[in-house]
Amino acid sequence: MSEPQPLQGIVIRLHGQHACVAAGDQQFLCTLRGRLKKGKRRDRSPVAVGDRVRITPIVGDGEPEAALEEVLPRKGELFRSHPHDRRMRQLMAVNVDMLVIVAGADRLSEQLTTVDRLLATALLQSLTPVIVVNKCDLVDRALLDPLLRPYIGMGLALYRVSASAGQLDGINALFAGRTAVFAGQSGVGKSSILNALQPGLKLRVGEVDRDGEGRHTTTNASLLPLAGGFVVDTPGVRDFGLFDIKPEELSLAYPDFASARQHCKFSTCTHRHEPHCAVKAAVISGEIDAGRYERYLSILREEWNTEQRLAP
Ligand SMILES: Nc1nc2c(ncn2[C@@H]2O[C@H](COP(=O)(O)OP(=O)(O)OP(=O)(O)O)[C@@H](O)[C@H]2O)c(=O)[nH]1
Ligand SMILES: [Mg+2]
Ligand SMILES: [Zn+2]
Repeated sequence: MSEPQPLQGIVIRLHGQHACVAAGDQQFLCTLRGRLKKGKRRDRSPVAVGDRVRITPIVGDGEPEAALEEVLPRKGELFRSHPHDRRMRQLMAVNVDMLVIVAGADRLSEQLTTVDRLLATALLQSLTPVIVVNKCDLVDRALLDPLLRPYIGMGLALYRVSASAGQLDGINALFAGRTAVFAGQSGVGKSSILNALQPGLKLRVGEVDRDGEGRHTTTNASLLPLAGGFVVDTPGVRDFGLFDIKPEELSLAYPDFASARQHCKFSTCTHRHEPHCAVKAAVISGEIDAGRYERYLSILREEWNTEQRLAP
């Protein structure tokens, strides 16, 4: 029998130490070659959803299996600091170019810090951000719009949708020719939106608790074909930790702070306690949204424990 030929494929899901790879019209359960397992030192897993890979099929009678030989160069990564070890990176998806930040209209105000973390991440990692507010069937638009005003002011793409009412505001036009990642807290309806866009996907959707919290129904990220491109559905996240940035770099990911920031006295200003801070002045004058600034401070506190470290 001839030796199996290597194939090129794409990682659509990870299962512990194994990767599910789509190649041609087949899916292979792949074991990583020994030298790959070590990976780059800062990543716990050397392979991520969305990776283009080279595999060698293993001849057998059961489900298609293969050895994963090589990870091809990447373009575009979404990562956060690893929840169990903040010095490590956790790759959420790779070869992506758009981050779709999903929030629930019914719990929008309490989700805005997560939205701001994801927005900063998209901008720091050179991904195009899109904000999608789902469950708009539950809340009056007049109540939502004041919360959304700063994002509209930044010129971000923002959609108000309802997956359950099938009102998707034309968001499928976003996906053609791109790879987008859906991210947001558990229960906001990420999988529901994808099901509504393409019913054949049949993604599992979950209940929400009485207080509206999701139950982490999606447990593994998975890559899916959608509307002429790809999307990655991810499990709900709340603490999307920023990886490898300094406190003074956070505001570089705040387009709404940009024009004031140039007038701060110190180029390393964190816009907290420093004298002659133009960002703080712009918050007081109402030019910068006070909620965005408060959440910026809370992210600084959570990431760097700034009460202790930066206080004068
Ligand atoms: N009222 C309303 N409920 C919705 C809408 N979209 C989704 N839901 C409900 O919200 C719940 C959670 O939906 P999921 O799609 O599982 O949420 P998810 O963001 O994928 O959650 P995780 O996988 O846990 O991260 C389900 O009970 C859905 O029926 C909507 O537009 N309106
Ligand atoms: Mg889900
Ligand atoms: Zn400042």
